[in-house]
Amino acid sequence: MPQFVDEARISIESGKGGHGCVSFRREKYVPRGGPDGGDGGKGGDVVFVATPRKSTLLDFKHRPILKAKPGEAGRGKKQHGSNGRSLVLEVPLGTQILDEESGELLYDLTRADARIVVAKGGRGGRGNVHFATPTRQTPDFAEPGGESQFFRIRLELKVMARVGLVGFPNAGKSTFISRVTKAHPRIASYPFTTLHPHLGVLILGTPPDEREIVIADLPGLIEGAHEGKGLGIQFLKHVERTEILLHFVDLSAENTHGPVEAYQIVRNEMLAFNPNLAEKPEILVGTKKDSADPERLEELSAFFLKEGRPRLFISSHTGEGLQQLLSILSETLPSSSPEQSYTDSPEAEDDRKEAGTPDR
Ligand SMILES: Nc1nc2c(ncn2[C@@H]2O[C@H](COP(=O)(O)OP(=O)(O)OP(=O)(O)O)[C@@H](O)[C@H]2O)c(=O)[nH]1
Ligand SMILES: [Mg+2]
Repeated sequence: MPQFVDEARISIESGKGGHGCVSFRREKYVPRGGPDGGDGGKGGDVVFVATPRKSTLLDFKHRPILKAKPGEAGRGKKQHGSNGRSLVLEVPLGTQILDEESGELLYDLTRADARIVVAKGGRGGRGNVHFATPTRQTPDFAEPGGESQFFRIRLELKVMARVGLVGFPNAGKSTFISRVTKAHPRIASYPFTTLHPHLGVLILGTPPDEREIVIADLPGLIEGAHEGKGLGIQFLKHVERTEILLHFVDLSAENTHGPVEAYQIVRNEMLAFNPNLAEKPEILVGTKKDSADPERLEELSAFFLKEGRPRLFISSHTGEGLQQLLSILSETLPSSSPEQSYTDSPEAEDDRKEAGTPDR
């Protein structure tokens, strides 16, 4: 299985512009003709493109410095130097680009095929052909190429899923995903089977009103995760964008914790990561109904009643309760995703158009 990398620190540098050329026409019997020094080429940009074909930032792990090509210098006979090739870097949807030093969010690539010029190539310098005037017919200077831009940035992936699936290890999260989507996450009877988020696509509703909803299966959380226990809580950044949390608690007898205690432990760990997660709508579900311990079933029933939540018990083995869960999910999720945030500056809009035809 390919390694999942959701953070990378890199340096990027655009290409310098090529220098303008100082040159004079050489013709027979004309010792010094008019200026004919051509312009330098534009330096290449460093462009980021979001693509659904990528799911990790692995590509960047071993490539700390990435550079676009410089523009070529202009030449005599008014020849333009060629433009430096832009460096186009593909990143998964949901990648954020942050300033390494300040941590400021610069861009958030949430739309497929969004293109952002992060480091702009230097301008090509103008050749001396541009600088002749009636009083200065032999300009012996040209413009230097524009400087490159250099940035240290951090890439951070926060997956694009509308639903996030959380709970203790072994609660049956991945089994559910494998049952209701086409994803095939690893399933096993030991904790921490899932080591990083997996995305699956749920089909909610019935034709012709079906809709596809991306759900993220997350690693399990245990008490003390915020202190680094188990797999820690860093992966919870992947639920920050979700609109709703599905919280699974195991009803079978094998667990050390009862369902309500397990629920509260996981909840506390989430709040330790980001208190805003408390605001997210949440659906609590008891799992493994087929092998439920009657006391635990009773305990969770009472909790549902007390909190005024729907009584939701599922078994991914027998299929019980799955349809009911999917309909509740469907009712809770607004039918269209709110416009995804896209933190571009106005210049970036222009840049994106420009980057649509990268210089070759
Ligand atoms: N009896 C029964 N067992 C289940 C059910 N769902 C899952 N299991 C079993 O529970 C164990 C854990 O299932 P997983 O789906 O891997 O659990 P998980 O929550 O993804 O676990 P982590 O990835 O470790 O966090 C496996 O042995 C599953 O076969 C169910 O509905 N009934
Ligand atoms: Mg799992």
